Amino acid sequence: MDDKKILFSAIQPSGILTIGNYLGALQNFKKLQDDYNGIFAIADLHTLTVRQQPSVLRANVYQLAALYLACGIDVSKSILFAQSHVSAHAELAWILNTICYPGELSRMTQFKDKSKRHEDNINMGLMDYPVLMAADILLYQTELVPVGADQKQHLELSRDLAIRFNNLYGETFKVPEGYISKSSARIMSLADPTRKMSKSDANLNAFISMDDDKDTIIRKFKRAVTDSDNKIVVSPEKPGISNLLSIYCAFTGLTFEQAQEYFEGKGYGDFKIAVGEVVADKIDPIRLEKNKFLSDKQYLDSVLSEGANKAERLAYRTLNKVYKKVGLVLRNR
Ligand code: ATP
Ligand code: LTN
Repeated sequence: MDDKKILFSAIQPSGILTIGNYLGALQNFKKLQDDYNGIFAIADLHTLTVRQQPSVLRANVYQLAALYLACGIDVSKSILFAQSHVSAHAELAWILNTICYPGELSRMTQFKDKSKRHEDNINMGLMDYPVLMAADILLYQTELVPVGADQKQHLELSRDLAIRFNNLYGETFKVPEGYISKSSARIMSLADPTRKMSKSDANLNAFISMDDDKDTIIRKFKRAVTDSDNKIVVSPEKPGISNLLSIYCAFTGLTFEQAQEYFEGKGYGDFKIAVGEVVADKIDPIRLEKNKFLSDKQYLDSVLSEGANKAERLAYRTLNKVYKKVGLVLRNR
């Protein structure tokens, strides 16, 4: 690692990713990895906060590793690893738990949201989720964290915990900044444009998965909920059309003004097909590339193992510092 700043981000292997994850997270990772020392994790421990089928989770870990690579994460520049392979994450989370208060966690939007959706399994991990995320970030002396807008509150807690620890025990952690790209920070559901597009939505028509083929993508866009007039403009009264325009602009690089001008006088039908086409053109090659990586599990295992070795060295540097500061006796190796 050279002296560039550290960038850290992670994604949960909780299902096949959507174009929301791609635009809000993955796409930015590739762009940023030249200017930063990128560290990218598969947040498998986080995923356990919602009930998983073990065989499906295991498959999803490989799916996500392959997708990271297919989206252009270059392991000669960046570190790619699974969170559970570096036990320092769970260890630092324990220490941070001792300076975090239940009130800070119970008021988190995602906790409240997921508690409603998983009423039968409101577990301690679900509430503690942001503390583990803070540990992920702070272990690497991270300066930049690219995420979608939904993670802003969690990131704020990571900053608070870093500052609190530094005040209590002396300068230990860098205080991270978020990187939330405006145009694609929050892609909304195709079935209900007032809700975030989410890979765990029970309605398969609500999201475009990175595994969908062209026909499926166009069919889902054709069904996307819009309003009754026929104007293709961005407006708070037109959340459905605004969302489709955001997606179109994010995939083409056009501004809203340019896209609105382009679609002036056209109907919703043509517009929806055009959105579907630009999305399919972009994600089709990624899906094919991902499938190539997936067919070589041995290669994926070796990438993750090398990544964990590199991550572990950095992580234990910080963890040892933390253990010393709080008064633990370091093991003599
Ligand atoms: P789940 O449905 O399992 O809660 P999710 O689809 O919300 O998951 P995460 O794994 O929590 O996805 O998020 C991975 C990354 O993708 C995060 O940086 C998150 O902010 C971003 N992200 C998720 N959904 C969207 C979205 N609809 N628009 C933009 N970014 C998103
Ligand atoms: N909570 C994030 C995933 C995540 C993460 C992180 C993101 C876990 N650890 C550290 C950035 C930095 C999510 O669900 N989107």
